[in-house]
Amino acid sequence: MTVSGEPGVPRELIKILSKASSIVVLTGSGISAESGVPTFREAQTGLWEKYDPMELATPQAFQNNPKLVWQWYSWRRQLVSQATPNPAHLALVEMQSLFPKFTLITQNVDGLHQRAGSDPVVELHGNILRTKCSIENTIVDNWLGEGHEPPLCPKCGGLLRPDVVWFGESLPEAALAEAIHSTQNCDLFFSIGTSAIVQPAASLPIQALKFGAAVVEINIDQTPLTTQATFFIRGPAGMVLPVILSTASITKHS
Ligand code: BJW
Repeated sequence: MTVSGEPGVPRELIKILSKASSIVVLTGSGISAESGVPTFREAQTGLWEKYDPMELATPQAFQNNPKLVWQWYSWRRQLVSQATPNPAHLALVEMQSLFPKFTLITQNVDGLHQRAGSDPVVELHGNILRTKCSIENTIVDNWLGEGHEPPLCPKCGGLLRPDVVWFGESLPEAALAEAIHSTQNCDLFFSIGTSAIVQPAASLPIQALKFGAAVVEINIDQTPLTTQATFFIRGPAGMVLPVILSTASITKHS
């Protein structure tokens, strides 16, 4: 079922919300768009316009040109540090308290869910604000400045890199296991602001359907998930989620 225009919550979804006890939410970069953080595939403006993000977010790109990749992330870290959580992030913080079990899984690396107050957050693709040694894979906190070159690991002298998951790399094992377990055991699954093409995250809503959950997709555009989702609500997450939150609050308190 597709709902678009002024956000309204379909009657069938209200019924499911009133009975649901276990909710899973998967977010993508679209949820941070209204905070002024460009989505992954739109991240390229100004100096970065000529680069393809799919090619920069790879271990090969870092190996071939560590300076370029480091500078790209420095630029994005700066964008993220200037951003603040928007009504969509804040609605999810409130929703967490309405359901006995609520798991927030994000593909985002911007830390905005945590800054909004969500806790815990299952981070599938790491966090741009953490830095790790590219050789030892250990988190390094005490690196200096946002220079043009990747800093060196104080222990082994290896290049430092952002603690994010690039194409071809494995996702953090515990985070992925938690995501799969909660997905297979939920009543209602939300896929919000993601193009639903990057694996393995893109297969989570499909798993949820297979295990009997209803899937709600919230996006300004259709994605490969749209035709399979139980409900597709077309609209910006910052408008749609507060409406879902107030509906859920009413059904839970009546
Ligand atoms: C709004 C909105 C508003 C806008 N409101 N909505 C099976 C088949 C084929 C390939 C593979 C496969 N399994 C694995 C692969 C390879 C690969 C992959 O999936 N490739 C695809 C391109 C097909 N996956 C991997 O390599 C993963 N590793 C892995 O599986 O390891 C084992 C393995 C390796 C190799 C082979 C087989 C197995 C790792 C994936 C890591 C992804 N990392 C990135 C970069 C993180 C760091 C960084 O940010 O720089 O994560 S890529 C990028 O994509 C980033 C995002 O988290 C992720 C998802 O993007 P997202 O968030 O959906 O953003 P967009 O821009 O695509 O979409 C935004 C959406 O928002 C749009 O739909 C808008 O309409 C919407 N929107 N404003 C609501 N206001």
